[in-house]
Amino acid sequence: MALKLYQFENCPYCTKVRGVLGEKGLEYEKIEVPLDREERTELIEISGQIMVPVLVDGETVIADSAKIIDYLSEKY
Ligand SMILES: N[C@@H](CCC(=O)N[C@@H](CS)C(=O)NCC(=O)O)C(=O)O
Repeated sequence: MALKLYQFENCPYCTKVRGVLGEKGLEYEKIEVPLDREERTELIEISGQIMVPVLVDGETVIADSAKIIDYLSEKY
């Protein structure tokens, strides 16, 4: 699966991104990020920051829901 979404299930920004992924019928893997910031090693390694949502599409890594939605709108 190419698309991965690092997220919190209850984050409104993540919900917004999941909505767009759903509308577009895109398959993606959801990765629930630990609530403990010190445990977010994978997220930090990938994106260089601690916030969600983060979308990974192959080599492309995007943080921030608005940027992710712009990206999805342009690419898919
Ligand atoms: N401007 C960002 C805001 C994202 C945001 O505030 N995410 C929160 C969760 S809803 C977060 O990651 N907070 C860091 C934390 O809880 O440690 C976006 O639109 O994606």
